[in-house]
Amino acid sequence: MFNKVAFIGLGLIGSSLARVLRANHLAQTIVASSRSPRTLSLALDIGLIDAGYADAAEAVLDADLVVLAMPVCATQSVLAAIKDSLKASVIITDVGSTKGNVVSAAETVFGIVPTRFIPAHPIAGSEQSGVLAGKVDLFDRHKVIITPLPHTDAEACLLIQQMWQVAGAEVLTMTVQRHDEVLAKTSHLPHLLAFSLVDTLARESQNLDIFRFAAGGFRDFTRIAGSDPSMWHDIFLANEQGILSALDSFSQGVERLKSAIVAHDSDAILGILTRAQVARHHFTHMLAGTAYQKTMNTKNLQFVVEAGGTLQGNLRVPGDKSISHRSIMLGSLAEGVTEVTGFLEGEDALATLQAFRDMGVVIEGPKNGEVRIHGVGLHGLQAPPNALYVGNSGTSMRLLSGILSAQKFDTVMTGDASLSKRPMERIAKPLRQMGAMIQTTGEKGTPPVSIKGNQALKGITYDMPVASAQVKSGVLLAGLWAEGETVITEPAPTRDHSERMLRGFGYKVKTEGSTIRIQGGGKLTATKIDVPADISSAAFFMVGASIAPNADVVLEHVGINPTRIGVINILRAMGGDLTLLNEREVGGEPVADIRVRSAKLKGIQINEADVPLAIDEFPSLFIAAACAEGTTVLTGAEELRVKESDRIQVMADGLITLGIDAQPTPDGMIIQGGQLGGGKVVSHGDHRIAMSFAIAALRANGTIEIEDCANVATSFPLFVELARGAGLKIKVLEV
Ligand code: SPQ
Repeated sequence: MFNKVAFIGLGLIGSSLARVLRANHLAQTIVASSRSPRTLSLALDIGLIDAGYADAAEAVLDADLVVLAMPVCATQSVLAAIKDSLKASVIITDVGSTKGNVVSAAETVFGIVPTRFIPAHPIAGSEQSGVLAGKVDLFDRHKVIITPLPHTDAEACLLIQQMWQVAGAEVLTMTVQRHDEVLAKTSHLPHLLAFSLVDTLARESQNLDIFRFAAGGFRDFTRIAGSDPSMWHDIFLANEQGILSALDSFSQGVERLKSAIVAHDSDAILGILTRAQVARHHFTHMLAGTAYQKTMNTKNLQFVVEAGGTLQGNLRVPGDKSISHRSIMLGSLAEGVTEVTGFLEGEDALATLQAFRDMGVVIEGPKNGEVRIHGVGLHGLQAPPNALYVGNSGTSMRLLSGILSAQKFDTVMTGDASLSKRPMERIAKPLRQMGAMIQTTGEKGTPPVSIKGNQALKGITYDMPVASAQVKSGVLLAGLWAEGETVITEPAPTRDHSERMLRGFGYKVKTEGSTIRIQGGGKLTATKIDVPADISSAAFFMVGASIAPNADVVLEHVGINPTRIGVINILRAMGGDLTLLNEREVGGEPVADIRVRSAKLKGIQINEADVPLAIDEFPSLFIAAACAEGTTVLTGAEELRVKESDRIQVMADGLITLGIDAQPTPDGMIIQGGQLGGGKVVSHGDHRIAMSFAIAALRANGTIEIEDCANVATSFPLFVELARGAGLKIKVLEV
């Protein structure tokens, strides 16, 4: 790449980059200049450089790359010293943590910044310093920010990018100003606080005790105060503006917390702490553009499931996703504190939870399924600081559309790649009729969804063209703020959790046949919610136990709301052996333990009336059909094509790969029961497809590998552990 590279300064960063050049043979000759003769002699001893110079001007003679790796405040004097010794075609780059002052130093020395001057900043380092602390892998999987100017030479810029890529870094470009703003907040301010806290405590007369009893928190928080003082002295001065403005907003934050403590304002204190805790736990996830989940699994996952095995035992699957979403929404809009147990800690419900935190609601937890929501009332939501990101969750986006249409502030909602393809006009249209200003994107009316605040809504009478609980719920929720009555008629019964829960919060909702009525202008009163286990998650085990030999499972505390029991009806019609035990009602929702044993299934024509009642269970029911004797025919289920994936096509493709005769039709599928083989199938990031093919292995005669399974965490975070415990031979690979 280069004939001769000259380093000015050979500390941690400079010497690490020199090691990269050496190890990858990127330079024929590497030289350095340093104010420290010892640094040069150590570098020569370990073979890192071919020659060392006290005088920087001597070092840069004939160099085709000069790397400025000394403290940033020395940039101007170094450039002035080497200016006349540089060859015309030289590329100059630097590694400083501030960019504005480096660029203005170059401008002062050269008149205009040379076109082959490439300001760069590797975001790597440690509190160690010096030539011996350098490591060849210091930049591996770290970010390097390059801040080219409008007139920067593209070829030189590319070469510097390539050099950093060889070092294993991810290279990003930014403007000089943006770099300094961002780094002030993410790096310079934390260092300043760490130095300042340690110094403040060290000055106190009791400091010996303070340091003797310094526990983990103090140590963690102040680790970076062990960094090189002269380097940080320079950075603080070099990025004065950025740091002062970051410090101002930090001081305001500290002041808010201080006032809350002085006023014993528990809600305000908890609000700050819970928001910070979540942001801290989830920032890696937020960066990866996925929703919020404890394990922060941003890697792609593959399930490898060995053929055979059975399912046995008592199992409790996680909380109902639909009810979990609604508990956060209504709890936030209620007056008082709502306590939720059995909450689903999956990414979808957590995305809803985060959206309300972003709108100023204090939410404690979730911790072991327990959540406490400090409701703000129907008029207490605040404008979120950014677009609301709801990940993979259609329910969040469609129900929130109704709520946000009635707020005083503007909002934008975005989602992941799968959600960004799903239709949003179905909810936008009726909301517009109510007076909402809501906009979807592109010809197909997909996310992002933008909503203008301050619109007066009025009740409408709406005949839903599709049977959708999400559309019904979105319109009903908007109806809370609408003038007059909102009347919705559904073409077929869909899940009625919103209606039941609204009543649980003391709000009057009338249901007469297929028509639901709600009057605007009331209020919600906080309550307790016990979320039953999700029948949609239990369905995998219902099908698994039906198709596996010698299976016998009891699925505990499962919600058996009549609008959700299509899977039970269909499996029973196929000959499934399912018994409902201990039927009871919990918080307005019917619940039972469900015993499922192996059965000889037969193919059927699925009753269309069961379709909306089993809409999310068809991926697993298709597996049941593949294991049944004879033909199963599904019609009237075109909605499956607009879920997290096209569930008709994706399931048909997978079944065909596994040797089953599956024929997709526009609104369903025709499946001939047969012998499932092994093979590799793709879930297209759809949680329900991934779990369905996993349980298929119970009756397959070869291993099934399933690609793209990370999204199982959206609805069923511990699926693998629970299924393995029950007898499924499942392994997870990170790919
Ligand atoms: O939230 P999301 O992504 O739309 O989730 C799904 C699922 O499979 O988990 C659908 F893909 O469930 C929907 C369900 O299909 C959840 C839901 C609800 O909570 O109101 C209603 C159904 O959707 P729809 O479009 O029929 O209203």
